[in-house]
Amino acid sequence: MLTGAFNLFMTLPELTTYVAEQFAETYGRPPRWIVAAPGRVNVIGEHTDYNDGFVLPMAIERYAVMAGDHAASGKNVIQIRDTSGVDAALVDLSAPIKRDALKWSNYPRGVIAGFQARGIRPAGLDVLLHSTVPLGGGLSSSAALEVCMATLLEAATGRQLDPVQKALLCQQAEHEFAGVPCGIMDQFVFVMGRENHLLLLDCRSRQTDFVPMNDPAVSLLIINTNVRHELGNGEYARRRAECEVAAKILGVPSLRDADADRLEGARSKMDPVVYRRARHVIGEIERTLHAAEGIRAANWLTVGNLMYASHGSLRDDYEVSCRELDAVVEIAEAIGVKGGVFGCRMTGGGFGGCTVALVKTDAIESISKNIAVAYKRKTGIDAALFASRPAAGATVVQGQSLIAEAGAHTARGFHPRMVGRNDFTFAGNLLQRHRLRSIAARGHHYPEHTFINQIRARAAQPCGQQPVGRRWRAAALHIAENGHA
Ligand code: GAF
Repeated sequence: MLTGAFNLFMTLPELTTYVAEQFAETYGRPPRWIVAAPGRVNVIGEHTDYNDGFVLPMAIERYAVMAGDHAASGKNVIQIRDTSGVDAALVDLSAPIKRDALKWSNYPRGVIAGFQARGIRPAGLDVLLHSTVPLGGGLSSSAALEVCMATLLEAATGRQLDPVQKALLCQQAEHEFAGVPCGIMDQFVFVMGRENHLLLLDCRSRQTDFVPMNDPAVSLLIINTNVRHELGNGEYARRRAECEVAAKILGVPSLRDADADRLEGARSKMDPVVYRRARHVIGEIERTLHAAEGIRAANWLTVGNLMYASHGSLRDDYEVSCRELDAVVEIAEAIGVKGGVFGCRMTGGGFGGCTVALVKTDAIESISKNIAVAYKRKTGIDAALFASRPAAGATVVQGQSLIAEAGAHTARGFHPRMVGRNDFTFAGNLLQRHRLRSIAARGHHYPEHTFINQIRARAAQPCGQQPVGRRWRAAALHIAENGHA
């Protein structure tokens, strides 16, 4: 069994294989669907989403993965087991879904309730969850879980939600079932994230703008302080309420509509804490727009300085940092541009969790080593560091309907929905089936006809003229003949 550090660095196809195997070990049959939702890191634009401002996050190559099948018991219950061995969540679909004492289960519960409220009624499911998004790391493991659940329900019910509605349904789950009045950033980037792009999201109009982030010379390094962050303890809600008070005093619908001059003009009417909260938000919205411009222009020095300014403001005005996050930022600043660090800041809600650093790619190794050593010396804690390229949003990695659809469309050409998920997904699926067969050989049930035979049959059918169709067919034949991608 794969555990620990290696597991955290698995690619999505590797994770898919692993989760499929674990599902088969847990439930005694292969899964019907496998879906994944990434974690996120916010490059800049913190605590601006619930003020109608701008955010600039990206999805990262860490994932919550769910494998599922119809409930073998035939009961109207969704059971969700977790590979880490925490208690299973049992959601009875025949009774109204309520919050539960099992804290983690409230995220999927809220999502299932959201589907039901929209008239989409999933039947019983057996589900296995595995996540490499660090819990309490400020990389939004909770929203990843929500979006993962929603994606599985889409696959299982065959009802695809509109992406904005899907994100809002998941946000509502967080509000009502986890009790955190979060903004829309995390759920939006999980639904809409795009490979090699940051998402510049206008949280008022919900307009999305994708900012390319694909310069191989620079990378984003994520540093987990390993100090657990917790938003459910009231501090997050308090910040949100303070912002609302500030907007009221300023006479604007939200802090998005205020500027620094207006704030200064009203300073005497405000509690100093409320003033500082507003100063952070107003400044951060501006910094976010400048940073997006800086990234488009590959002006890394400017972007780095904006990140440091953001951190200072979150530390002093918004007061959501902590000693350990500050320690990482100070260490990064001391390494400086000469050592390969352009900028660094805390990311996410705060009170622990991760920082994100903009670094020169060729210096990642030395920077990581320096930060880890200095951080341990300063705090006595081991940090966890990893780089990530911007990843795609939530996806159905394996789904019966998708596979059937591909088969049906191979005869006529190629279905556009398969573009981008095709060759590698099929390669990954096939390898996974190989491994499942070896589990089957150890006594578990596995259907007679193998996936190889299915692929071979499909690949033998006439293929369309589109290059992607030809590519898929070539890949499928290669896999069928060689047993690997
Ligand atoms: C958390 C919330 F969920 C987001 O909506 C956002 O407010 C963030 O904190 C702070 O920028 O991740």
